[in-house]
Amino acid sequence: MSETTTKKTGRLIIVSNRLPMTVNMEEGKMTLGPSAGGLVSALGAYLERRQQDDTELAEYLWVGWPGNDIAEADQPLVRQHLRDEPGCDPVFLTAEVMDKFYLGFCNKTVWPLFHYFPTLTVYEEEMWKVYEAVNRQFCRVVAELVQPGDVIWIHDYHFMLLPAMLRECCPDNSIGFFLHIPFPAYEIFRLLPRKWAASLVEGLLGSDVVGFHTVDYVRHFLTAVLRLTGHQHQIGRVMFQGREIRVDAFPIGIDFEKYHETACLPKIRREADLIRRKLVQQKAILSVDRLDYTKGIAKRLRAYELFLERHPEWHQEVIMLLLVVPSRIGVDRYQDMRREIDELVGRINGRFGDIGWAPIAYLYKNLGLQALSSLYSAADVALVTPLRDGMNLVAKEFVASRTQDDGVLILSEMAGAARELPEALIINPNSREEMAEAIHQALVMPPGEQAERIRAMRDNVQRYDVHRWGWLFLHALQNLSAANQLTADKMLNEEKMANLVRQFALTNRRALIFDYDGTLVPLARTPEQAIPGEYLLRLLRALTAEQRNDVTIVSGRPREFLQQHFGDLRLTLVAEHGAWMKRRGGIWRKRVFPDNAWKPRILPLLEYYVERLPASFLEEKECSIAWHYRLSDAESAEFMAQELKFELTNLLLQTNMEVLEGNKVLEVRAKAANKGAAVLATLDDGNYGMILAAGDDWTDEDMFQVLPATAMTIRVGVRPTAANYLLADQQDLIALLEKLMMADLG
Ligand code: GDG
Repeated sequence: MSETTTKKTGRLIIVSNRLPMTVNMEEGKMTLGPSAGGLVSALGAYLERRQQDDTELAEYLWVGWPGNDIAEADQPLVRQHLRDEPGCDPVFLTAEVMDKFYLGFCNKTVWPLFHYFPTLTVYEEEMWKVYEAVNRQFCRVVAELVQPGDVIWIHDYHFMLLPAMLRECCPDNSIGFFLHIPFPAYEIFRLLPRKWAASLVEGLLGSDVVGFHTVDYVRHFLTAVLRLTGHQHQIGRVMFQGREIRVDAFPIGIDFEKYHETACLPKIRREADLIRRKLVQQKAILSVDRLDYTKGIAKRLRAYELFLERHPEWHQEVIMLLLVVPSRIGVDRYQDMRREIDELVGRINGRFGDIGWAPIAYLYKNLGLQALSSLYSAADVALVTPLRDGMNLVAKEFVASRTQDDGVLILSEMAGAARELPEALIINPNSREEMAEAIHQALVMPPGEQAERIRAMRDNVQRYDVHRWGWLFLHALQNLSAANQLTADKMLNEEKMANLVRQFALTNRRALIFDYDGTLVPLARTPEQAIPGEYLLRLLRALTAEQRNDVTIVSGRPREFLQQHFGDLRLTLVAEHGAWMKRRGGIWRKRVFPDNAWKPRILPLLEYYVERLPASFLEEKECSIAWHYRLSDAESAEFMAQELKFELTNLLLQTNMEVLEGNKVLEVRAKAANKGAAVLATLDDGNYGMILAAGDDWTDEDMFQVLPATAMTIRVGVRPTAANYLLADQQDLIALLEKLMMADLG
């Protein structure tokens, strides 16, 4: 899809905890200041440029908290002001709510846990309830604003329940979610009470696209989906509640041009020179972070201390410019950390410094972009060593600001950015030794090597900038919404069903073809448990009693099973995916004659997997063997199924057998045993005015594909399919059969 040819169809509604500006009210006077942090700086940059673009979403609206507890009396004024100019819609939250929501569940539960600090994680039901309530409040605000065609893009860990809530209120709008922090490995995520963990995962699955910074986070999330909902994914696509959801990595970038161009400004060059001159002959190591324990500031300082201890030759010749930006004031942990940093700086300066030289210059404040840019330009080395970081934009900003092809980046392997910047000196932030050594290596790195590394990194940061990130995410969202729309169009809704029934009533000869498991009966834990109930048998009897109907059951089940349950009905039966067939009133005939020499070769391998995977079992049929793993631990089963499939595929090369993957089952069967061919065989003696075929599984796709285009093919369970209609679940098919029966009864 090209950006310039698409029509403007709706608005982009951004939802994040903070609005890009913070509102202050003092004595009835309102002032606006910028909000700090990675999310706001990245998104703000993206939106700034987007406004000038001719993209398909005409305008944007930003919904979020205005940064302070605004008195009720002032709220109308603030709302009006923010709506008019910057296109923002404030959600007012009291200090008390923010305490439990933002400072509480967000920053005492999710933030520490997702950054692998389980010992700092607080689990409090009250905070969870407020988290739910605030998500609900945002849902109400967005639902009131949203119009058809609007695209909703939700940001970050504050709103993981919101996508599912919004899906209910505005099912037809595209909803995207992007997580700016890591999604942890399941062993960490499962520390959350199961109810919370499942709600968060299901909340996120309300989106059309769920985006993360790296493929590791994607993998972790997909594991959580599997473990908590039982849903597998197909190359990052999850089918959930009748919708396809794309889960993918969209590494966030920076506004490269802004940082690069700012660094090129004569004013910034002069300022950078001034800083360098002040540092007389000293090399500068830059450290910039929000005050946060995830950023590893204290460990970084200790590593610097070790470096000074081990390399006295650098005394007087190196300085660390330590910029710490105030953040989350009000959370105790952050105050403690500030104290710890103050003490460490004091200790290191006291231990190594003298009258003319302090090894650390420490600033605890927020700087403007230009001042920050001068620091990026003036520094020789950037020391970015978070203990865990979703991405880390500071690393990318430093790279973009290096206009002279020099400078060295030391980067923690725990930052998402490390995946994209392998030319940095990559360190483990838990190792003082590695960090101290890297500092030395950076300070002595020859200019040629510096240039080579920085150029490679800069190319990357330039190419995958924040605009590309936003564009890729929104295009993924729009493409997926289009795919989900196609699926929605196939749903056999009441109107379409009424048409179908009307047409059925008017038709003289009808072929009705049904798969068995998952179609006529619900899927059960074991095949033995899925037997037809009295009601289904009555329905089938009624349908078969009507002379105009030829009813066929096409199943993967062995013929003995079908014979036992349906042998006395006026039905055509197809067993083992077409290996056997019994025409109405006829006898069982074999259609496929597989070479059963394969069985002894395959059986030991399958039995070995039964041994390895608890609760898995074999179902042996005449022309096939199925390995079922529905009852087993989902994740181990998934892994072993792939392994077994690989082994079987190799073993069966150049035989007339094949291995097929079904719903929690792998089946080895004769290639010729195919429901498509069998179904055509059942039709060959009839001239039908209507063919209706329903199935729920991939094996049924074979019949959907071979039936004439005029056939009413129905897939039970919403999936991408060759069928022309979809039904949400098996009960809906029974309802359809009832309607067909009633149509004949008049
Ligand atoms: C979260 C994730 C992810 C810092 N000091 C000043 C200042 N900053 C700006 C930097 C940078 C941003 O703040 C910090 O971004 P980070 O990415 O480093 O970290 P978080 O705030 O924790 O961001 C993070 C990010 O979201 C985006 O998805 O990368 O992993 O934790 O842009 O420049 N800006 C100004 N003055 C300062 O003093 N103007």
